[in-house]
Amino acid sequence: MVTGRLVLILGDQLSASLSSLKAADPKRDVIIMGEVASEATYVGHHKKKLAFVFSAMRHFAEELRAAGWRVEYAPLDRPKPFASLTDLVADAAKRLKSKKLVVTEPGEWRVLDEIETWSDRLNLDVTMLDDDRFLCSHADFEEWAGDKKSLRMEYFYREMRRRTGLLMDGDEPAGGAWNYDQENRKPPPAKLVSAGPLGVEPDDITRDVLKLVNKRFPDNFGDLEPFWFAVTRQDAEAARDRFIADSLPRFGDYQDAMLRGEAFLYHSILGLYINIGLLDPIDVCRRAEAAYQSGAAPLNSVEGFIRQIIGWREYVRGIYWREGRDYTSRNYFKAERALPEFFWTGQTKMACVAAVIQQTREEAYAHHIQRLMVTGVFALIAGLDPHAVHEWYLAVYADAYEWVEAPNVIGMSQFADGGALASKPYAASGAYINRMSNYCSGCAYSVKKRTEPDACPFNSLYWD
Ligand code: FAD
Ligand code: DLZ
Ligand code: SF4
Repeated sequence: MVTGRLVLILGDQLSASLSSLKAADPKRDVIIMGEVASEATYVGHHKKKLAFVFSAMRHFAEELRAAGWRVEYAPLDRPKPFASLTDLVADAAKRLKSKKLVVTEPGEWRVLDEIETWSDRLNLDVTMLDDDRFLCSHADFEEWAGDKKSLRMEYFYREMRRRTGLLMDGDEPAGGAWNYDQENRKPPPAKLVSAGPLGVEPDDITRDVLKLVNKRFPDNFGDLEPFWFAVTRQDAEAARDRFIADSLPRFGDYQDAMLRGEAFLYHSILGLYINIGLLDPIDVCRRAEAAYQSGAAPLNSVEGFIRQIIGWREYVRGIYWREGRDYTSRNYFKAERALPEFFWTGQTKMACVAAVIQQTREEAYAHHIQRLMVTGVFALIAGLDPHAVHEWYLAVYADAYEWVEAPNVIGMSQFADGGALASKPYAASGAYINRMSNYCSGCAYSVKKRTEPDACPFNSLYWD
């Protein structure tokens, strides 16, 4: 029998509202999904990230089947796993005798370039649709960017507030100001008690995936277990609701704070679910806004949270596609040092770096200020090769896909793009870390010293 069209769904496209699904017909078209070697190895992904992506993909395939779709799913532990997305699609087209493929645009240049070979190589009629899970399309971003000399997130963000109507009183921002960033920089007290993210017990599907990851990727970075991420839409929604009820109220005050042994504080740990498609970014923002409107969360928290999603998240995506294929090889400062071994082992006397890397190894997670002001600042002032730094970040975080990771690393953190994204490099001495954390009190180095042998390396490198 000749089938209708093939609908390829990639590992970070796990949304029921995906444009390719909306365009397809469950009676005729066939969905193809696959765990393929090229995607699993383009960097040495953290073990928890691999398990998260594969288990969420398998659960989404089940969700689609339950909704009446025919889904052809190729797991990595089938007898002959597919080497690439191209092989997966070629096999499906041949077996199912289909000549047409629909796909929602992928999140990175590498995959886009691969898909663009299929009409010639595989003799397929390929339709690529916009990813309308993002609020700002490529065309909208280009229109906003126009011929502006410099693009700054703050103005983009105001535009997005107006466009979505989030936290708006008519034409004016709720509370009278667009941005409450100044109220989001409280240093932490000695102890902060937070509920932390919702943890979910692995089910049978996840347990199979954990076995697969253990067997196929034993030497990858990171602890696979305990594995507690949500892998279904329902559980991701429960994690969202828990964040809004328990942590959002204090998110703003302690957004920049860092405490030894506290990986999550009041952060949402929702980025991984939003990026993979289990949560809808605008829906999460509307629920946060409702918490402000009902008096359950203050404006500095809700504005700060919404700014990250409709502001930063959309803005960095716009920059990624605008800047082009060579973005990840930019190196404005011509920095060439290799990544030190302790980025993988966590074995360094710098207590702040050791804490962030240990937490990254355990959880595939660090919050924004840990990524930016600890490992990021260290890499910048130590002159590490930005491409190696980019590959590290892309590998080690469960929420990392190139469209969002690269602008944050190459642009915001390493200034390797020479200022396409940020107005200045985020360089800082140890004083910043000392103000915003309790790391320095347990460190072999002295944060007060600049030149002595036991001087904090952040100080010596910064003043150098
Ligand atoms: P929260 O602190 O609770 O923030 C809420 C949400 O806002 C996040 O879930 C995310 O969706 C969004 N957000 C916040 N900051 C940013 C930002 N700068 N860019 C885009 N979205 C943002 N984010 C990723 O999603 N993937 C990455 O690979 C990634 N790499 C980063 C690398 C560096 C060097 C830096 C400085 C930042 C990086 N970020 C990345 C941005 C940010 O650190 C993470 O989104 C955030 O830490 C995720 O944790 P959370 O869900 O608890 O976020
Ligand atoms: C991240 C990832 C991983 C680890 N594995 C797969 C996979 O086996 N199959 C797949 O379709 N997608 C995977 N992904 C997500 C893709 O890498 C992602 O779609 C691209 O990076 C584009 O954002
Ligand atoms: Fe980090 Fe320097 Fe503080 Fe040690 S003294 S924890 S190296 S900032």
